[in-house]
Amino acid sequence: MRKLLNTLLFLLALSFASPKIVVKHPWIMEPPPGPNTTMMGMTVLNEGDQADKLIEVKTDIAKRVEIHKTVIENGVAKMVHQRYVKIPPRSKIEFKHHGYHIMIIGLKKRVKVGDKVKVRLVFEKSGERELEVPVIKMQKMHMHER
Ligand SMILES: [Cu+2]
Repeated sequence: MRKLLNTLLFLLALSFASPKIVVKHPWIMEPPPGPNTTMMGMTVLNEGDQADKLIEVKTDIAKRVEIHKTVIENGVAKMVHQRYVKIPPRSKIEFKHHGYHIMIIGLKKRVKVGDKVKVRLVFEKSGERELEVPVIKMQKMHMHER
């Protein structure tokens, strides 16, 4: 009986350890005329005590969404497709032009400043998060084309 109780307490303690994901300031860049691709950024916080992973990003406005990381190789910036992004406990990961970012590829319709786009983030442990992401003005940046 005592052993059973200890096991139960142990399982209870385990179930309290969990990630707590908070998504802040998401944005989608207004695409420049021409390319059918744009970029999304945001800040993802994990206020919990267990790691989580961003494993997928979905939206109906494009054919495909990829998670990228910009890396410098021999002095040249290039984007590398990521299968997931780990969000460690008590951490903050920035998705922005450099480093991690979300690539929205093959836009089915043009989005412009002021539009709100429904985007769903899929986390391994925390499940799906639906966002209403504002489209913002293109800032001065080099839109790496590949
Ligand atoms: Cu990219």
